[in-house]
Amino acid sequence: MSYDPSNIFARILLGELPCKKIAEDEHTLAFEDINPQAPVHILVIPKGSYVDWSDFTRNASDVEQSAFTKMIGHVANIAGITDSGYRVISNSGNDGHQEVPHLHMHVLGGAAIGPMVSKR
Ligand code: DGP
Repeated sequence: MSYDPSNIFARILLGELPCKKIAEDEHTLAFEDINPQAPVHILVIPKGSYVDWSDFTRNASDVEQSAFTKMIGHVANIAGITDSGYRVISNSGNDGHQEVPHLHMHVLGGAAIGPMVSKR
C-alpha cells in the first residue's frame, strides 16, 4: 500500500485537523483517540509518512524507531497506567483491520482490557 498524504493523521500532523495532544517530540506525536475503547486510549504516530508497521520497520531510521518506542512508554507514564497495566496494539493492513493508513499504536488502559482478541 502506498502512503496517502490526505489521510486523517497526516492532516492532524499538518495542523489541518485538531487533536487532544498528550505528548510530542521531533519524530513522534501522541494524542487521544476520538472514539476511545477504554478509559485511556492514546494513539502514538510517527511524524514521518509510514503506512504501517512493516513500512516503518523497513524504512524509518533507527532514531525514528527509537523515539516511537520510547513515546509509547512515556505516554503510559503520563496517563498513570504504568503500574496498573495496559495494552499496545497496531492494526496493520486488511486482516489487521487498519482503518487509518498512517502507522499508529493504540495504548489502551485505565481498566481491565479483556481478552486479546475475540475467538472466532
Ligand atoms: P485503526 O482501526 O487501527 O486504523 O484505528 C484508527 C483509530 O483512529 C480509531 O480508533 C479511531 C481513530 N480516529 C479516527 N479518526 C480520528 C480523528 O480524526 N482524530 C482522532 N483523535 N482519532 C481518530
